[in-house]
Amino acid sequence: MDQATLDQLCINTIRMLAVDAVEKAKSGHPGMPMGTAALAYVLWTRFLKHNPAHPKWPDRDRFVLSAGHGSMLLYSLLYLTGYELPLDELKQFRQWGSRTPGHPEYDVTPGVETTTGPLGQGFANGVGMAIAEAFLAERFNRPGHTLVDHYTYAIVSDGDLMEGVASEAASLAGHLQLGRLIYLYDDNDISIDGSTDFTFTEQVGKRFDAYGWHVQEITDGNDVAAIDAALRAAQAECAKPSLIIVHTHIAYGSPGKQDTAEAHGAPLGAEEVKRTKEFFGWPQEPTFHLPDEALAHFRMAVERGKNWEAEWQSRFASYAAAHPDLAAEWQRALQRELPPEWEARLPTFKAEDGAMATRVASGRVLNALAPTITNLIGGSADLATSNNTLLRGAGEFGPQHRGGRNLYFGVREHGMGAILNGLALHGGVIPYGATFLIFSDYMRPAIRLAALSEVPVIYVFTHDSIGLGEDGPTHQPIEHLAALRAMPQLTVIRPADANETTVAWRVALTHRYGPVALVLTRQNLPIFDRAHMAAADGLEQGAYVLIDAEGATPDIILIATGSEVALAVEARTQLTRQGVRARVVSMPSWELFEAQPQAYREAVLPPSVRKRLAIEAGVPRGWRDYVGPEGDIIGLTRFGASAPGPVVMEKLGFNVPSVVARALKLLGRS
Ligand SMILES: Cc1ncc(C[n+]2csc(CCOP(=O)(O)OP(=O)(O)O)c2C)c(N)n1
Repeated sequence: MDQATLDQLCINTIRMLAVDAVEKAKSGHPGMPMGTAALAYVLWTRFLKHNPAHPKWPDRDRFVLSAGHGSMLLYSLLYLTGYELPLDELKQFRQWGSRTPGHPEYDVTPGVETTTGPLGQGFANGVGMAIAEAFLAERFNRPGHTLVDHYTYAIVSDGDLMEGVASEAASLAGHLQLGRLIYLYDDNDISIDGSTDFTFTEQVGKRFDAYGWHVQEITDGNDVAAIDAALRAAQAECAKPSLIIVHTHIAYGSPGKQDTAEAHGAPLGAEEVKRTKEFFGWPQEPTFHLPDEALAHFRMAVERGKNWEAEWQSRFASYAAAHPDLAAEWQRALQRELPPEWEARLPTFKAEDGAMATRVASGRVLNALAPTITNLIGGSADLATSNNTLLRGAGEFGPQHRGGRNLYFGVREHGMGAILNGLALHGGVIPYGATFLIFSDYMRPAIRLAALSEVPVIYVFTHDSIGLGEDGPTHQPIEHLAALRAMPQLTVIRPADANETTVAWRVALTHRYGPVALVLTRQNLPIFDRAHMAAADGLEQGAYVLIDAEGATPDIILIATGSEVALAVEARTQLTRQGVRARVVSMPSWELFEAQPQAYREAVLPPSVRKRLAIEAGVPRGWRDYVGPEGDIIGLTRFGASAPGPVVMEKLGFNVPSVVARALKLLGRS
């Protein structure tokens, strides 16, 4: 069989696996894999450096299917190139318990590098992966010893490029000159509602050119030689990310559905499958037909991958001999382990130091740890000095300085969220990103994917309440704590003082699965005198008795988070004077508390103490679970206001007399 015939057979094998799997599932998207099979084939068999037997080999190229609705394209490629994904899994496409879910999910299918489906996210994930590659290459490669040397590829669609998150990430990628980022754009002029003539007529190439990308165009998406040449040219361009615009036909080869939106999101249908198989000269039966020559050709990836990795392993061995310390650091970074001495550097704060905002304490913790935890990298969406996230002396990551650890995301929260996911998914780095808590909304889709994928990203959300003051209601979070807590697998921590902030960072850095959001104040808070109160380590349990009622069982429990804990402590002092036995529980994290044994939870919140008052400058939603039917909640059911922070707090009920009055009312003593 000559090469051109073999190429065609392989490309059609990808197409037909997708067609048959979608048909069997009675659901899915056949059009995208049919249109992009040729570009995927060229990329996966001639360029992509990967080892199907070891999908997590660290120096593999990364591949992102940003157009996640075309998941059968990726599953076909993984199966055909010999990943641990048997054909039976393709026959179980989209079924309960299969490893072939509707959209690619990280950690469900071997070889899937990131969860995609929400359009635009994968595009931005790839940018994070390319940043990680550049950073690690600078950190670890030494003359004559190259440890990190790979590309990040993606297939992106019209929908991806319409999404704002992709624009944010593309703009940053161009600025950062990420030359090892190579994206193939499946330009088929079709989206779900029909032709992109209705919605998307801009000159994408010119836009990316303006972003500083290297742009190429291929008029025929089935032209193997042209795709090959464009990928080569993209690799040769080291100073710019590459976009290869490939004109394709959705559902290529389906006589009735090609170039129509009908090929999107629904099986072709039995009759159309028949006609498509006729078009390609494919046998009607059996379904999931696999030509031996095609399978054998794809499976050469197994041997190639084995050799690539073996060669890399021997390079690593000589690297380890020449640079044992760096090799140990590398191993640790990849395992996401922390250096042995790191905890000793965590600062503690004294009450005498005076009041301190938790954002300031956070900055101190970060800077205390940064010299030791050398793979801790991150930054802010243009608020670094407000978020206190700058790592002093650690340099800025930029086109000329790949070793810089301060990432400047610009005013691009959504892009930042998705890039952080890419950094974490790449591995080897511990990424954090920061903005005001209010703008967590701007990055929520990316936070959700971090949570769903259980990737360890750390968010630093400052200016966490109406207490931020003069910036007013546009900047004052109200529903944000509740909204973040509503998300499964996200750990939210709102520390009450500087020492709780230290412990919060300790939790965040050791939390390996799923993101952690640190919620911090703009305004100063007293540092509790731990000689007379419980240790801040209690934060690890999510809630703890900060200061108990004097004498016997408490009459009432005051439960608070963050800045409101100090209020609860003061209210307790006043209540004590009035003969009320009040316990103060600091509850920085619901999620950490829920993970404790029942006995612990009941020790902190004894069921017998039914008078409980929660105090938090946010919507009360959810607090009922902790205060119970006889409890009360001091929260906010309105937006804030523009005035100095203490005034807004005072006016909206966050003051000692109000708390005391509500407590007494609850006890029937008003
Ligand atoms: C953020 C987001 N919005 C909407 C969707 C639903 N959706 C799935 S695919 C798609 C558009 C498909 O068009 P295109 O990206 O060009 O893919 P093609 O039809 O060419 O495969 C849409 C709107 C989504 N997956 N993600």
